Amino acid sequence: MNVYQFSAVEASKRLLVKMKIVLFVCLAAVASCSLVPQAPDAVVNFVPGNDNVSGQLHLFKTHYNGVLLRGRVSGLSPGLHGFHVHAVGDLSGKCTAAGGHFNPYQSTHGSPYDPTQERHAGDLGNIQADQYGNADVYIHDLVISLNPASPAYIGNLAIVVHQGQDDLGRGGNADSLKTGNAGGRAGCGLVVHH
Ligand SMILES: *[C@@H]1O[C@H](CO)[C@@H](O)[C@H](O)[C@H]1NC(C)=O
Ligand SMILES: [Cu+2]
Ligand SMILES: [Zn+2]
Repeated sequence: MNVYQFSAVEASKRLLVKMKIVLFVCLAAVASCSLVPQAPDAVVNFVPGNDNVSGQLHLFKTHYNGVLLRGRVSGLSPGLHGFHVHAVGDLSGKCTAAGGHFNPYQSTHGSPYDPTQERHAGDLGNIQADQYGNADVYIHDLVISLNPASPAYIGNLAIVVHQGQDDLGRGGNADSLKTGNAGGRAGCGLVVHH
């Protein structure tokens, strides 16, 4: 090996070390970024009401006091099902003890999809079950809150999934502006905020 060959080998070894350091720094950056799953701020485990509902949601605090709800509800009939936060954290009596829709601002029932429409804070619209009765839930709501100081704080309240579709206040009768005519309570779960 002549001098020139030796220094070429040394240079390539040094380059390899530099590349390893760069790779390590890159991996450290990825691990600390938000693509990596984080622990949820709250969880909801569903229990049966009138239907044999099960499933779990993970809830995350987001910017502007919002809440991201993510997970799956099973044991439903195929189609749309009213989905609300109710005012009482009691699941007994096949979810009837959970009371009416969570309504800290004395509003009428409505839709979360139209920001110009009045709604109960607890009105989360509908979730859609497939032919097997499974509904994937991915809702980002900016009215309910996981901040205990907010009037719209949902910790220790119940989430109810209904047997029927919520008409979002557009049903043209008195109940439409109270319950959305979503029918019986298929299942429910408590918002457990750690
Ligand atoms: C209710 O659903 C659970 C979970 O899918 C299942 O294991 C159980 O057998 C069902 N019970 C009835 C009575 O259908
Ligand atoms: Cu409801
Ligand atoms: Zn409502």
